[in-house]
Amino acid sequence: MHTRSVVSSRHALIAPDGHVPSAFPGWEKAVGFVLLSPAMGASLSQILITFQEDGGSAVLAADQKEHAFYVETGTCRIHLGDGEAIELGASGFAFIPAETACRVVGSADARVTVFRKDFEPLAGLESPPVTFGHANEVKGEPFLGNERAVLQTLLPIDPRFDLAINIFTYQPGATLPFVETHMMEHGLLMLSGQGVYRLEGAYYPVEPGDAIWMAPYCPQWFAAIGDVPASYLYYKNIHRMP
Ligand code: UGY
Ligand code: MN
Repeated sequence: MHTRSVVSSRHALIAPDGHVPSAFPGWEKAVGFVLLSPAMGASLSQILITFQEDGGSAVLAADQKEHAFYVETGTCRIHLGDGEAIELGASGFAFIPAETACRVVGSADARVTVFRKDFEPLAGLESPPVTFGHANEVKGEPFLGNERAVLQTLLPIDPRFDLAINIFTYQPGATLPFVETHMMEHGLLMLSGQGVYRLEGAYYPVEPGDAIWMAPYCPQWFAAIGDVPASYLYYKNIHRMP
């Protein structure tokens, strides 16, 4: 038997062939695949949520964990503690701050990724607001001047947020311009296309559905290959001093 999945102390690649669902209290007709979590050494969790045929519901408590959602397929509604609800379709995203509990109700075909982590408050700053939108409405910027590697920053650049959720899209043959080695951690989901990810000294072929964890200072590089653009969604911690 073979899998592309690898879990090491500073990085991980979790391929869909190894997914095993978790059931959580209060979840109805919804399962979570905890692809990344503190159990592997990460500071964040990255959970893929899927729903049963007639839809289902997943509860995410406000125990000082903030949540950022991205909908790959289908539709979902995020109910907030105050009765408000946010409707998201494919490529929709939402940020829910740590003090706000939420419940996600999804359609049968919904694939929803949630990044979940402890909020790092900063003295003198209010907590970040509930924020949502659609990736198609977020303008991409050429990464370090390269028109063939385009970065979309989904959440506002605002120091109240301690995280960024971005989508990086590369034309075939485009690459990260250098091997990055940085303090910030990443959780990543391959959305489309294919490529090769360098993590520390190893090179991994990657494809849609793959999740990657890069610990702080994990040297990282990506090259897109194949006939169609490669894109990935990723989390990054920002705006807080070490
Ligand atoms: O934002 C980033 O650090 C990004 N360039 N990293 C990555 O794509 N692995
Ligand atoms: Mn990086």
